[in-house]
Amino acid sequence: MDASDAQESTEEVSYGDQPVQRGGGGETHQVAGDGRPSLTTQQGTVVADDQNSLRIGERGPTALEDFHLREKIFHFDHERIPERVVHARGYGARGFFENYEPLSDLTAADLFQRAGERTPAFVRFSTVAGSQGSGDLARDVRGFAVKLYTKAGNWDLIGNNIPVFFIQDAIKFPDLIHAAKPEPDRGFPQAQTAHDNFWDFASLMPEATHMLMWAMSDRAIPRSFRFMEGFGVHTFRLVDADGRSTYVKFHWKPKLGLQSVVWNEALKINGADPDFHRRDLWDAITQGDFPEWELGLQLFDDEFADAFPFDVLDATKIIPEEDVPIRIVGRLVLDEVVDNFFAETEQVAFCTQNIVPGIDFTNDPLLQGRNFSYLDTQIKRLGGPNFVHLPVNAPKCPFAHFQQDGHMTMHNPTTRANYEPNSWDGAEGGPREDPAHGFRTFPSDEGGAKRRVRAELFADHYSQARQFYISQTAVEQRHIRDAFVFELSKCDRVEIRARMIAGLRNVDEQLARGVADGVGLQELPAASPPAREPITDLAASPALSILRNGPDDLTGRKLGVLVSDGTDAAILDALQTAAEQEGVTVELIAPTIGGVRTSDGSLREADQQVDGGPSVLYDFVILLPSSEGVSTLAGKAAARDFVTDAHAHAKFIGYGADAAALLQATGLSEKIDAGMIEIGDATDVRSFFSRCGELRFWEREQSAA
Ligand code: HDE
Repeated sequence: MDASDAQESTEEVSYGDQPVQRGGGGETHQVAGDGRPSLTTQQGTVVADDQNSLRIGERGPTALEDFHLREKIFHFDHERIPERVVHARGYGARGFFENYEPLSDLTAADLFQRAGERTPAFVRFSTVAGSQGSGDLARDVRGFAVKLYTKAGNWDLIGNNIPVFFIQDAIKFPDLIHAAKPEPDRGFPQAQTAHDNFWDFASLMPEATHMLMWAMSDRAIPRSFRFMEGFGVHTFRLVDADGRSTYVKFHWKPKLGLQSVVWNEALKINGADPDFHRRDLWDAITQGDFPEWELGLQLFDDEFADAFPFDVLDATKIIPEEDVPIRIVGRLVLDEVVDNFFAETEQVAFCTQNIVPGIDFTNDPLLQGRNFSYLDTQIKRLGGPNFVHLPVNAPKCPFAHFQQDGHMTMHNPTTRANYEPNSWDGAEGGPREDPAHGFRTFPSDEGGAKRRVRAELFADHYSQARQFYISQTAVEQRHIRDAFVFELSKCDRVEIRARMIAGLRNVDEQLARGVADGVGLQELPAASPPAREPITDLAASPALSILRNGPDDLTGRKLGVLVSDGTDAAILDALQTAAEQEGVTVELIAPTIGGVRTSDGSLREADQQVDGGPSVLYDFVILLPSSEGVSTLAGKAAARDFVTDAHAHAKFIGYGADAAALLQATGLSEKIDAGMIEIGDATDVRSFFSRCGELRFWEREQSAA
């Protein structure tokens, strides 16, 4: 047989707008040419046929000799790496940190020395408990990990969107995560703490109480990454050029203000768009609305730490902003999406141990444990010690060392010497230590007996949990209660529910009673004995409330408009113009994705077909069907849910004159309230937007409660 026999005959056909070659067995071939490069193997050998494996006879066995088939399948078989043991689901983006003013009085860290200087950054947001494919709207802590490629080395500030943590000592981390993850015998539930094992553990660990208050608050269901804060959690040190140390807590403040969704909405978003948060980040960056946070520092000294009623090394405690104000020192802007998700977001390896001269650790026992864990886990996850050679992990400043070899090494020492001290001259000798510029650990005085102990003040488990609770608005307090009720109602064992409520009695009696009523507990259990008497007169801290720290305007929010053929074109145009002025994105939801013909005869493309565009995806909605289109919509369950959900989630709802049948079909025509605004002309459009400034019409939720 000669080579030409092996080449199957093909014919040229068109599939829609795509001309293709069709092979003898009907298979589709697209061939190189017209600016399309030739497909090759990994070795660079050009591939003639990527549709058929090499076989003996038309219906015969496949030849082992087919190196292209084997290479392709071998590589595919190895595409996955172990997902992160926690924070598996995440989304990353590139950007920069811009320093506002020199901070040399505080720190020698190079990135803080010059006003206006930009340091490249990579940020990965994540949930903690769920696996890589879990939904974005899990009730969970969000990771907020920042890698700063400074001129003096990489600094990783790996924080969360909640400023405290569940546990005080790293030795409990495996237990915490085992308890939160799917139960080991049955392998569920996925991405939720609403199950016996979690609450069994949590109710036996009173140190978790403060964090549980945050986790049951709407902080754990952010509207998007763009609308949440970030916290370094631990107390760190800043160290200046003279070796003076200042304690610091790091804060990221979102430019767009704080915003969360409500729980019933979160449950539905997970079904409608499990990628809600990553899509939001992608859309914002690709549309040029670059998300931004300001970096804030809480700075204090030993004198403050000694007088503070809690231990500053205890990661279950905050320092209220009202006690130590936040000094804003720069901004973080995310302005580039990744080129490839795996290469960057999946392979990025954050390590708490990555610090630079001018920054140092404290003895927070959680931080000390993390400093071991992150490096260790990256070696497992990325398959060897050379993960720093991956572009996303490599420093962008010069580096030189004698570490060499190992799996997948990309660069080895090129000098004659790969050890030191050595006597090779000049460049042959390689790098040497640099006492003038090198990292020096802050020489804190350490001493004491070597024991397994915890410091005395760590025993205060309830004071700040209470402070958090009393700092919330009534709406937020209700959401916290409802979240405890939801979660504990998923626990089968009554004694676990009761044990948790016994702990909550040390936080707030009314909260404990509300949760007990919510889970139908007949008798309120006795309060569990606190390890240390709680301080009950801490002042409320308004900074802890989401609703008190909402946005100044509507920038970055999303409006969904339900339309049909015949929708009033003038109102729609007025809406689009006003939305643009407000920085609000508008999406049209229509009976078909092809769009609608509005009253002026023009075709407006839809962004969502009504079944795939529920109102949970939007911050506010407007019902703008025409008189002829409204009955079709009213007959569709998805359109009715669009309206009832928006109403139930306390959203502002605008409605046109012809929406009456839809309101009637959903039983809402009798329940028009101040959060429902009739839109008849451009003036109404403006008053709709000014009403939306509050983001939700909470009175509606209040009256339904
Ligand atoms: Fe983590 N954590 N953690 N953690 N953590 C990881 O490292 C760990 C803790 C945080 O987007 C792991 O690369 C221990 C606090 C974020 O890639 C692992 C303890 C805070 C991310 C690990 C903690 C965090 C991680 C898993 C208790 C907030 C995602 C994969 C001492 C300040 C980073 C990985 C990313 C990831 C260990 C507690 C934040 C196993 C032992 C407190 C944002 O190393």
